[in-house]
Amino acid sequence: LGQKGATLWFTGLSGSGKSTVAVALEKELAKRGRLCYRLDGDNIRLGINKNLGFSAEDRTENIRRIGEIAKLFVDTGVLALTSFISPYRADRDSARALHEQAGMEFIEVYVDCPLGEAEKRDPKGLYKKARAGEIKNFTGISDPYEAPEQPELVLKTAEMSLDEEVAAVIALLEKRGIL
Ligand code: GGZ
Repeated sequence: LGQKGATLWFTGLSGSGKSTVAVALEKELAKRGRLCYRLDGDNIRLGINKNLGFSAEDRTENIRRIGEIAKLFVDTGVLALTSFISPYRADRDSARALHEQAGMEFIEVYVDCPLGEAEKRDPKGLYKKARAGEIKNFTGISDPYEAPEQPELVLKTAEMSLDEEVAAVIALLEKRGIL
């Protein structure tokens, strides 16, 4: 009760490590007694957003709804951790504006991983399919990714350990008085 909510908005390519960091961070925050809710493809794209695909319009609507949902969590003092590619700067900026206009914290974390590295990881084989033309409009291959210009934090996941990444986020939350 009485805890300050915030949205931690992870953005980056498919396979960059957004969900991995969010899961590890959630564990660390739980240890510190903070209530978190992770929003990701599994609970959003398979549910409330199951009518949306990957056209520019649908990605924009996906991100718009996620921003609104995250804001509802923040309103209750929860830390909302969102893990979506969110490739368009304007869409991320809209989610930020939604929060900031309501006096809520919005922390954009750029999960920065070179395309070559994400493609090498290819945990779901999607890059391979995208290269073969079996998936159209795949971010980084045949669809744009607009990197953040002024994110609150950059995590270079090809160079940092998971522990270092979590520690960097925790340090920022402490600095901002959220923890
Ligand atoms: C990008 C796609 C695509 C296309 C399916 N482009 O590695 P994943 O599988 O689990 O993460 C990707 C996820 C991206 O959904 P988001 O909701 O994060 O995207 S956005 O923020 O742009 O709306 C990938 C899978 O869905 N996927 N097709 N064409 N990623």
